[in-house]
Amino acid sequence: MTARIYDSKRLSQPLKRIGAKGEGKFIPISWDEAIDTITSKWRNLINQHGPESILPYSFYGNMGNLSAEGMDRRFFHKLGASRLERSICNAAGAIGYGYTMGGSFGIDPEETIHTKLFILWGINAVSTNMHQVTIAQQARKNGAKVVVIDVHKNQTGKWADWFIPILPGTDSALALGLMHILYAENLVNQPFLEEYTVGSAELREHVRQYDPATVSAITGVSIDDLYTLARMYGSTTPSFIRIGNGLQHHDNGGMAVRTIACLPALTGQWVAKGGGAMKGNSGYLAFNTNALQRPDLLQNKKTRVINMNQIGQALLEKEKPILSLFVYNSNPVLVAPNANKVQQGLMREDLFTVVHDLFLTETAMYADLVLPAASSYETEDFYNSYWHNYVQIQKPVIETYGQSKSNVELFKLLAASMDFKESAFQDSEEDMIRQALDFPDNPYLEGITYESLSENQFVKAKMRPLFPGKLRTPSGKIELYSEQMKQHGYEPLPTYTSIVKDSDLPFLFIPAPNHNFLNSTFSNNDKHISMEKEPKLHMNAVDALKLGIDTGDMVRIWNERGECILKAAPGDTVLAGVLVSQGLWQNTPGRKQHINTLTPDRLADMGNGAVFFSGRVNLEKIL
Ligand SMILES: Nc1nc2c(c(=O)[nH]1)N[C@H]1C(S)=C(S)[C@@H](COP(=O)(O)OP(=O)(O)OC[C@H]3O[C@@H](n4cnc5c(=O)[nH]c(N)nc54)[C@H](O)[C@@H]3O)O[C@H]1N2
Ligand SMILES: Nc1nc2c(c(=O)[nH]1)N[C@H]1C(S)=C(S)[C@@H](COP(=O)(O)OP(=O)(O)OC[C@H]3O[C@@H](n4cnc5c(=O)[nH]c(N)nc54)[C@H](O)[C@@H]3O)O[C@H]1N2
Ligand SMILES: [Mo]
Repeated sequence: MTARIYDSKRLSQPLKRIGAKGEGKFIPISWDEAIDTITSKWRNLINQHGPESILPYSFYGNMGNLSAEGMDRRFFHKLGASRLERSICNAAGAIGYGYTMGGSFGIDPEETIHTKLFILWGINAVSTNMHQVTIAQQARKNGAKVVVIDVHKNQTGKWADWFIPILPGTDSALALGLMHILYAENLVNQPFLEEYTVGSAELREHVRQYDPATVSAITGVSIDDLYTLARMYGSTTPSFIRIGNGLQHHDNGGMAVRTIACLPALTGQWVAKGGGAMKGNSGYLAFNTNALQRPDLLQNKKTRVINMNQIGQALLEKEKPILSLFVYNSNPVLVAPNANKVQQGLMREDLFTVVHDLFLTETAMYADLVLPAASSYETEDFYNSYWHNYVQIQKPVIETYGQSKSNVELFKLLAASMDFKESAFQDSEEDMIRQALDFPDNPYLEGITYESLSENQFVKAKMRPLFPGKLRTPSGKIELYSEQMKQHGYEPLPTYTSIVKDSDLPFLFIPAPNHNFLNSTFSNNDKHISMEKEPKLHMNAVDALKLGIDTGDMVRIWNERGECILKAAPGDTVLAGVLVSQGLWQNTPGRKQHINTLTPDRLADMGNGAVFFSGRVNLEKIL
């Protein structure tokens, strides 16, 4: 961690651009000048074009709740800026899971110590969820088996007892095929289905069409493997499905997660300790977002909303143009899809861009002003997780680096400079944490207070089993058939639809995260770069042979959006027709390796989520 926090590249003072956008020439200025420049510019923009000409762009930065959705949200609500739909990460899957289960409520992952069968589905847990892997390792000592279903035999697939390769975007077909066999072979738990689910009879009829031959042709999973997996799943208790983020970064990602989430109900796994599923557990730790974010400060309830996945397009719109972009907690040039459009938008001379970050990121290179951000070790905040059920508090443990300011401090300064008078802009970190935790609507939060956190550093949610109990679905039960989905224009029963074929190019391209970076974080850190070495393109040996490509050859991959040059790694880790690269790398001199130049910016079937993994590309060897 010190390699990052005390990295000599870390920003220590505000900077003002003196060169061309993207060139990286800046001079230091004072905080006073920086804040004055921003608010004077914004006052002018608001007078001439209205506040919607300003857009915040942010995501979760260091994952601190105050830093990601605290004073910043209050500030931009009051300012009346365009709103950002933050759906780059897990939006499609969270909504899909919610249709089946009534919210982000899975099993307590600590109970998976009792699990006998782990199905890690579209998750690279060895890299992205190592705490789950530690528990699974312990369970394995007691005989548990680990099955991994993925498009890439990566670290996690290699660690599994059984790796099942699947064609990208076909997971709902696989889940429906498993249901077909479970019903046909009477491996379902009828009493559980009757007591706790809606629509089992309809589902039984519906999955007749997903016979093993049909499903095998769609998914690339052999008929034998389908039977083996279905029978293993139907006869092992407790079994746990850990649903990852990977399979929902597709056009059909919401439905894929909705469908997989039905499986544990068929076998009644939810009542076994260590049995069930989980996509994300944020429901248990839900806090008072209204008190923290203060949407009531927003005057115009119809303020326009811009989707963060389409930031490139949004910056290029001529109608009601965005004239100022304020980026914090995110690095859109590297992380957002269709990156050439993002860069083109950021090059606009009439766009006033400010970036608040710890580093001069690829996005900051285009900024008019760059502001130094404090790290999580330098600020007070509270944290929760996508996986475990503890709330944690962090108080500053080191001195603030240079002139850095935390997000909370920065937005307080901006609010003061804008003359915002509400007391919400005077709140301290402690005030805000207290407001967020004061949330009787969430009984799981009982006993989690500023005091208990300060005393213990972390406190677990008051967990209780989901069953017997009432879910937050309209029926209170697991919805195998969902009337609500029908009303929202979806198939009410889990269904397979193919991903969009966005061109005739021959390969599906999956640019997934890698082991040593965190999205783009650490991709600028020498230590982490040296651990990863360089980005590689994993491809099937048969495809490589056809194209005359050997290990280590440089290949160009391209589509209508962009191109990259990567080192080929042919082998048996992906199926034919599939290409995988890992990590959000920045370009280096002479090497185009910025993979989001290739990814599509259309939106998923649910939650306006991102579809990073549904794009097509072509490739050729560079001679
Ligand atoms: N080391 C590391 N850890 C991280 C991150 C990181 O960048 N690096 N990022 C963090 C963040 S923000 C998130 S959201 C999580 C994400 O972590 P995960 O939930 O693990 O999601 P991904 O790594 O995006 O993708 C998981 C797997 O999905 C596979 N996949 C892609 N398409 C399909 C498909 O159609 N079907 C199936 N079955 N598999 C498919 C990919 O090959 C990959 O192995 O990790 C967090 N933790
Ligand atoms: N091709 C492809 N693209 C992807 C993904 C993928 O799997 N494949 N994954 C997607 C997913 S799941 C996600 S969540 C997004 C993540 O996208 P981002 O949210 O942009 O994630 P990071 O790259 O980690 O960038 C976070 C930035 O915030 C900065 N930061 C950290 N702490 C603070 C702070 O306290 N204050 C301020 N102001 N800044 C701070 C960091 O230095 C870093 O530059 O990327 C998405 N992009
Ligand atoms: Mo994410």
